[in-house]
Amino acid sequence: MPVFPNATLAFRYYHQYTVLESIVLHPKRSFQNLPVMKMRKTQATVKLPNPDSLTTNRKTVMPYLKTITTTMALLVITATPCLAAERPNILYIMSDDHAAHGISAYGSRLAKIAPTPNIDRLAKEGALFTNAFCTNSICSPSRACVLTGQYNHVNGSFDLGGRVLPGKQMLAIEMGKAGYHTAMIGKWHLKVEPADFQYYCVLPGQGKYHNPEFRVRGDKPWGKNLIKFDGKHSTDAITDLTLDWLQAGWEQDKPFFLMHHYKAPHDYFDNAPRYESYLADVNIPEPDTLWKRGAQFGSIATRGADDELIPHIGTSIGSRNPRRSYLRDLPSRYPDEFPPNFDSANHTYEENTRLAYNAYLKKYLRCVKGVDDNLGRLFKYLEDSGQLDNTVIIYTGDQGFMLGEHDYQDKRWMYEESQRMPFLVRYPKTVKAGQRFDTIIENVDYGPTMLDFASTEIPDSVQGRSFKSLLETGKEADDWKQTAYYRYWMHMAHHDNPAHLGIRTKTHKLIYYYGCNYDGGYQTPPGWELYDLVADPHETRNLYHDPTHAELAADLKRQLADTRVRVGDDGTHYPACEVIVQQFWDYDKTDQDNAREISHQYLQRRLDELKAGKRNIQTFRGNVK
Ligand SMILES: [Ca+2]
Repeated sequence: MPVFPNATLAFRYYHQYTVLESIVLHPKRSFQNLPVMKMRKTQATVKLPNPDSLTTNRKTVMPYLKTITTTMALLVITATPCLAAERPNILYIMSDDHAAHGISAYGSRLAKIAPTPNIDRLAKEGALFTNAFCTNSICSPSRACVLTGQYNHVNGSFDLGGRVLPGKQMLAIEMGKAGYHTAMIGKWHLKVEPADFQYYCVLPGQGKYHNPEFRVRGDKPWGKNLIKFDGKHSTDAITDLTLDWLQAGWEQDKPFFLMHHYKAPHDYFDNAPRYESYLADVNIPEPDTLWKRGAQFGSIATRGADDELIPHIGTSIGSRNPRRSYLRDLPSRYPDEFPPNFDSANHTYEENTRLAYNAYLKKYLRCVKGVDDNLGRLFKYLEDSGQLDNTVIIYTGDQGFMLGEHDYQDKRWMYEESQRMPFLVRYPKTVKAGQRFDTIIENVDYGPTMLDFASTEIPDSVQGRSFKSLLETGKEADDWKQTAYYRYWMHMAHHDNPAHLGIRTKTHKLIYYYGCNYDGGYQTPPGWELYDLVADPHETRNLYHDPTHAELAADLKRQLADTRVRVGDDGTHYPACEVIVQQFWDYDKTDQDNAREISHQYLQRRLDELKAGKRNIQTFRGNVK
């Protein structure tokens, strides 16, 4: 494919080519639509493909194609929206690592200093969910859950290697079958081609914040057809792509299903230059748990025996974790956020932590600001084009994120800030404004809900359930689930989080750190944690070993076992891992003694790794004990 000066041209090139080809190859179907189509002048002159580059099959129709090409090369086809009036468009917006407490509608400590008015508008004019949860707080697995409506042990995307093969991209397939024009724009992160979408333009892997490249469909194999935006930030570029598709790509005789996915605010956070001064003079409010690790927080799984693993479990903001911390990583990346010639050796623990925390939050919130401003642009376009009220708009992030709570960074944890996803819906035709729901929904429920809005059937492969009736009636179904399931598999990878599973009810959370990888190896001490989220919303007191809560713990443990049955996580996927899950399930005196021993062994192992300079350790596969 030729190199285009900008993606607009590239997009129109592809779009027009596709339209023309479709008319030639399917003349009856396409010309049937022509009477309802309006023509307008394109904003750009484009070159059509060199006929020699086309396949033999296409060559047979080239004379015909060339003839109409001459008259139509300067035209973009738009159609009278007839079907669109019957069924809504569906715009699914997902940012990367945008935690609910980074959105002012959720009313966190950040709401005043870093408001997100455009995202908040969805809550004001629609519904906000306070108990929306991911089932595995990490990028690719969460995306796979949304796309398939299945938990990760069913869709096979257990970790960052996760992918959903063409032919299995359920949402795209079903929306296409239902007559929607389907498009996927922005961060994809599922490795293989998003081939089941009719149009796609996606970042390779994580993509770049500045001068991003995108993969599109083309003559070359998947991944080789690239368009590039020089001088643009990815959030701006992704919005431009979507606006361009809405203007010139969307076949308006069908409703659209568009997945619009930002890379921001994933780490390491690089905002557009225009936000560099945003929050520059502000001290970002800190969570109490950044400073106070109360004796009751966590368990032997996260603290080690007699607290010996506190430095080594969970990457830190300040210097707590010697392997990886923001204090270690951020001064060289963002020197402007630190004093001139900064050397952490010249500062106290408290000063260092505060500097790293502020650098972290400012860069993160600048990326969030870019997302919110761009959504303002997108919503305005929908409003001006008459599509805003005709479109179900969803906003979410692919999981939550720890913004310094418990001195943790990143996601992966089952703690509130990481497990919770923001989830907002606006569709004024049937969803009343200003609703706030505490119903437990999981990312596997999003797909079936969208299919329900599209008035199409939900396939049997889907494990999640539509909550459209809740949105429209305000009433939670009597037989709606009361537990969210959670499982993080990528044991101790990248951010030193032990593998764990658990359940979240509306009032409590039970976490079981079984502490081993897929093969039962690289063990960390198993332990259990139980939090009362009504009395202790910031999860500072683990009640698991408190005798007055023994009955509650036993009841939640039964519910956890039942929930595993409900979702089909029966341990057969990784049997050696399940042996350890079962071994420490009761957590009797012997198990607790064993956990102490494992803690000592793990400490030695980690100290040896650090001494040997091993900073990126393969932890989540292999059966070395
Ligand atoms: Ca993510």
